[in-house]
Amino acid sequence: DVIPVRRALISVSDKTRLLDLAAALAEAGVEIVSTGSTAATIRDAGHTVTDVSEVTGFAEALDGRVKTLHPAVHSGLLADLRLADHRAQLAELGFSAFELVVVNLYPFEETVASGKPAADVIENVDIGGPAMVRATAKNHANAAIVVSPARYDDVIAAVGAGGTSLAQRRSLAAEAFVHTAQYDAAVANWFLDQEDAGWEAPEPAAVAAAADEDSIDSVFADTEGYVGYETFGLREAVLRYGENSHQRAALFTESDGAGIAQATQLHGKEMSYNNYVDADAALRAAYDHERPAVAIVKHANPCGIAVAPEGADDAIAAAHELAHACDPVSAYGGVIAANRTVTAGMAATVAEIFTEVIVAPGFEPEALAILTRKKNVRLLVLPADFAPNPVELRQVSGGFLLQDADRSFAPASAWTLAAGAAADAATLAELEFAWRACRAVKSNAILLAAEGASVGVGMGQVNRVDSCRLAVDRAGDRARGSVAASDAFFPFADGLQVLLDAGVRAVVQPGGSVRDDEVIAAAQAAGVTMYFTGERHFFH
Ligand code: 93A
Repeated sequence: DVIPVRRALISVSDKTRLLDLAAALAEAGVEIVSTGSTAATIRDAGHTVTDVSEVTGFAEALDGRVKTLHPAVHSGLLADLRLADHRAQLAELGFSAFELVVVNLYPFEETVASGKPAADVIENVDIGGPAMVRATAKNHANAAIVVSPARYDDVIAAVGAGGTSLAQRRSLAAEAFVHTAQYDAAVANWFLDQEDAGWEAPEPAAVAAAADEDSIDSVFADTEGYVGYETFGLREAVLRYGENSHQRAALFTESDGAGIAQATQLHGKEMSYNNYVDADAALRAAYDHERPAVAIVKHANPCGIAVAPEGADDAIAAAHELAHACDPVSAYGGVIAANRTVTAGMAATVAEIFTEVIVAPGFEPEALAILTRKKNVRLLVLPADFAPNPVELRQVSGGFLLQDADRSFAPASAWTLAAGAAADAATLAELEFAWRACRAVKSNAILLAAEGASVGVGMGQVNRVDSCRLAVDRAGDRARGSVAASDAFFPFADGLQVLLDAGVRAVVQPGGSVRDDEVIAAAQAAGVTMYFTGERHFFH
């Protein structure tokens, strides 16, 4: 399986160590066929070279776009000399085989990095080079393909020792296909980038992002196994920065996704990394309800969730007012999600409140007219088939976690009464709303609700007592007579006691603590109704 090298084709943009190779080949009596400047370089060093135009019978055409793209070249690269038929055809055509092909490609990435105009970038998309590389790699049974000067020494040694081995040619072929694949990935990324709306007339922010774009490309492209890149492949946009201004960031989209990543921005400043995170958290909260619902999010946590009262005139506006009333202080600078078209009524209210983002399935024209007067508020329309992710992916060091989204929901009819009198239908509906709203709040989550709206939210605390205190504090007077939901069981009676002391009238929680007896006794003593759902809703 050793193939002696008699004829070599050399066409290289990167001339590193070219003359070492040429000298060794000439010394070994190998005929060198070469293209334009490669041939000139070798000839200038005093070696004999055949111009490829002599082989093809054609001069370079179309400003060099057609140099080696010719049957005389490609038949010589692709003929399988183990087959008598191929040998006969080659002879009949008057073509000769190459046993060694040395090619490296037009400097595409370097041209992009240099900031040259698009026309230059496009001229640097190599066509003939990859064709030769792939042809020879395919035909590795008969020829060796070299794409890197780092292999020249091995090849020179092999030529001197009588030829290349099959194992060597196979490994060179693998390297060659990796080389062309990476090259094409770089080309594809550049073309995708041209689709960015802001590209033709970049604003200062876009320019700043563009400067970072190459390094972001290299991080994501070079990090084999990087979860986002491998899984989703499509980079939608380079963001100005990540959670903080010193962090680079990009948005990747799932090709068949229909979520916040696919939303259409109608107005406002560029979406930021944190805007995406908060908008998604708000959608999680708003879209968990069938009735018209609004959620307001800050730092990925709801500071208000409400559904519209039955029979409300302008349902989504009513839901927004209730959600806002939950915690007006926190709602300042919030991200709002609505699960119905934003009406003029809702727009008029929101226009008075500093708001970062509004995301909804649509905006009434009049609502748009009102909101677009605010220069900065970002308005996003969801794709028509918007759907929360069925699975959730989270990165951990060295890997990632995948889980089903928290879709399962036990309705009131499936709960068991753990303490107090059975609730009437209205109270059960209140509890059901609280139980649903609570699962959009980061654990430990305690949510107090009244009339289909959160009135006090305790989120993200590392013990349940603090979440209870926070919820009660935020609710103020509204805690009395409200209903409460706890995303997981009360490990002790102390957290529940905070709610009971504040005058909560009914509680829903999963149950299942080893101290459930103490917890139930506390509710009984206060004469408060408590239901167990048998299912918890941690959210971290
Ligand atoms: O312009 S091409 O796409 N068309 C071709 O037919 C062709 N043949 C070789 N690019 C082509 N090449 C590339 O030219 C090679 O990949 C190599 O990078 C470069 C070497 O050209 P020169 O020897 O003229 O500098």
